[in-house]
Amino acid sequence: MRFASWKLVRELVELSHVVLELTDSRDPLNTRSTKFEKIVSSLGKPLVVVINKADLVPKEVCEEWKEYFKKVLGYEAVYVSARSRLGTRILRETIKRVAGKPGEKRSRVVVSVFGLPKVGKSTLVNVLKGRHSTPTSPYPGSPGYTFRAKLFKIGEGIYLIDTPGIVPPEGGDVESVIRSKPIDELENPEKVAVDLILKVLKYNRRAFLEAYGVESEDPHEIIAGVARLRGWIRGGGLDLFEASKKVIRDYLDGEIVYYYSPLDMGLAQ
Ligand SMILES: Nc1nc2c(ncn2[C@@H]2O[C@H](COP(=O)(O)OP(=O)(O)OP(=O)(O)O)[C@@H](O)[C@H]2O)c(=O)[nH]1
Ligand SMILES: [Mg+2]
Repeated sequence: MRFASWKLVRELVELSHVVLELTDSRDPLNTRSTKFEKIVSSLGKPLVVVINKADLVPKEVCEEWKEYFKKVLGYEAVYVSARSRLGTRILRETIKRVAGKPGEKRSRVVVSVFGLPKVGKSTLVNVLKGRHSTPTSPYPGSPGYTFRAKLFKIGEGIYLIDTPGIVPPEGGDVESVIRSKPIDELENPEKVAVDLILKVLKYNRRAFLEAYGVESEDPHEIIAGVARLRGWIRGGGLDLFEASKKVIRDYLDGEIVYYYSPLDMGLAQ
């Protein structure tokens, strides 16, 4: 699996007129990259934070995140659901607005789309382009993931660049871990699944009841419940290894739902 190297990131940001950073609305804080944002700012390019997968989170919470990114961090921000094609009109208008003042003659506008792996960059590129032009994929490194930058014309003089995922922040949240390599290559999927479950439970105690019908708030019991549900047995016991990988896959698929608000975190005014 290949990420966008920081050298490539710099080169692409440099030739862009507008830079989009996609985040996952379930956890915008841990699916953004401050390292990336610093690069964009050091190159003096306008950044639009795009809070994607808004279909998974209540609208008011998306609004609160938008306000947080705008008022507290000073970025342009919009929320969209690339999968459900919601919010894309506002995104187009925002891109046009930040690309340059009317009257400022420019023969072309280049918009680049960045973000951690699996935040929905290629899905958004397809929506903005109006037809399925670039493959998407559900899990890190699964067939269809983006491994090189690609340029698309989306309108008269408007170009979009789809990019490979940027390197997730180090020592970060479990979010970085699950986006850092293919699920089959994780050293200890059980530990990763436990960390992920604990994080989700912190915000939605019913998440796994809703996703699997498993009535427990103990991560080990939840993983065992998933194995039991599927009838996954290994070595005379439940196959916790496969069940753990399923939890991670389902999370990336948007099957496990939770959210938190910047207001609850004391992050917004
Ligand atoms: N629920 C939901 N899922 C989405 C949305 N946008 C994308 N996805 C899903 O997220 C997964 C990843 O989508 P991609 O567009 O391949 O993500 P990417 O950022 O291009 O991934 P890489 O190229 O690997 O970095 C796919 O399963 C998409 O269907 C959305 O708005 N809502
Ligand atoms: Mg992609």
